[in-house]
Amino acid sequence: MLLKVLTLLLLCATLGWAKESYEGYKIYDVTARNNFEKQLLLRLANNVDYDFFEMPRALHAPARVMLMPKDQPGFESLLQRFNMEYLVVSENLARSLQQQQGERLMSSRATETRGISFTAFQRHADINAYLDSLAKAYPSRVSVKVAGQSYEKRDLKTITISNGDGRQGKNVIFLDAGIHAREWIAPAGALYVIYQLVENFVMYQDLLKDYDWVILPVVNPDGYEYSHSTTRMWRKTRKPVTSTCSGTDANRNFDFHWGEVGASSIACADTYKGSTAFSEPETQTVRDLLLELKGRGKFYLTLHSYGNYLLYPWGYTSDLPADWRNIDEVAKAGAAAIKKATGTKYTVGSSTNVLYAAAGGSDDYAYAMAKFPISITMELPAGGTGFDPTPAQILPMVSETWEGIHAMAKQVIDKY
Ligand code: 0X9
Ligand code: ZN
Repeated sequence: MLLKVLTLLLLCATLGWAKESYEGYKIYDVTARNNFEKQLLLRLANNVDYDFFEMPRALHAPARVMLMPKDQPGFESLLQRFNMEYLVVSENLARSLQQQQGERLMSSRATETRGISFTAFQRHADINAYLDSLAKAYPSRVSVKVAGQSYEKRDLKTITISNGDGRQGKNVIFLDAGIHAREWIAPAGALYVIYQLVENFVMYQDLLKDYDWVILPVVNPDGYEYSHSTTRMWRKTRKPVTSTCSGTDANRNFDFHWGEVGASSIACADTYKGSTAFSEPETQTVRDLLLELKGRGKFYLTLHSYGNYLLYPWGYTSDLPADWRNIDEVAKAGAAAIKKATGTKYTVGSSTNVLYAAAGGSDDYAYAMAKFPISITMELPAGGTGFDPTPAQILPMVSETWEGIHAMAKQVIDKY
């Protein structure tokens, strides 16, 4: 009997059914003070077992990395050997996550509307149910469509929000979130935008007079659910690639300079580019939605976390597109609005120049191939150890984000 139980446990662990506990996992902030140290960190980032939440970028800006217990002694002695500056942000990620779970259970449901609250992260089925409930409650202004399905057959639902005047073919602002599974604050941010535009329609009617909004709040629901049920720090999609590794980085999978830089060919890596461009049903769906909007699509905004960035093309080269100033102006309007509202600072610039080069992103694709003149990736702030804002942080974070999105949308609407 004992043998049977042990075999079952072993099987679960091998097949990845056991929930990842993160017991003993540590999170470090490591700061490069010179180019040698930066190169050393970049070399370490190639190790598939080192999960860099924040990649090494500029000197004096800390990179954040999560390590399992077996890798910690070697890593720490390396840092000490080279006298590198580092800080242990979490001694044990399992404890940090448990603490937040506790807070979540205690948190109030005061901000709840139609079953959705901004004091907890929502599961994918609840997000889709929320969209449906809005379409039912506001049939003249809201419609929901199934734009595609994920690998595990979850519906990828878009919500289209209009002012109900019946005018067809308006310009469009397209917003998505949840390309990366573990960045939970991003779908929450998209939900808050939906909530404001639909439930607070009178206040924001200027944003809907000549524009419709199309929003896909969770691009990668399989990964999102997996990060809830099994592995909190999962980033990729879930389609198996080899017998041991699953998932493609959806933001390396778009067919524009695909795989040229900042994307891995190793199936187990977190930035795996996929077996081909658009190998994933989720990225195919975003592609089709974007191309369908060619001509009407004026503003593509994709929500990620974290790091407080407003990024624009190009992600595949340090060159800038000819009309980068137009995008820069919109992004700066967003950053200024957020600064004014809460004091939070955002860095504005091209992805390659202010973050790192990474080809195959949705932003480059929307701009280059679907001809959205304004295309921006918004990296929301960190919460908790990075990807895990506490329940009390969710509402302040998404409402601050909304201030920025509102200002950027206003700028686009006035100009295009
Ligand atoms: O690396 C990414 O995909 C984004 N950062 S994240 O930490 N959320 O993973 C940045 C993407 C910027 N855009 C392009 N490189 N095209
Ligand atoms: Zn991301």
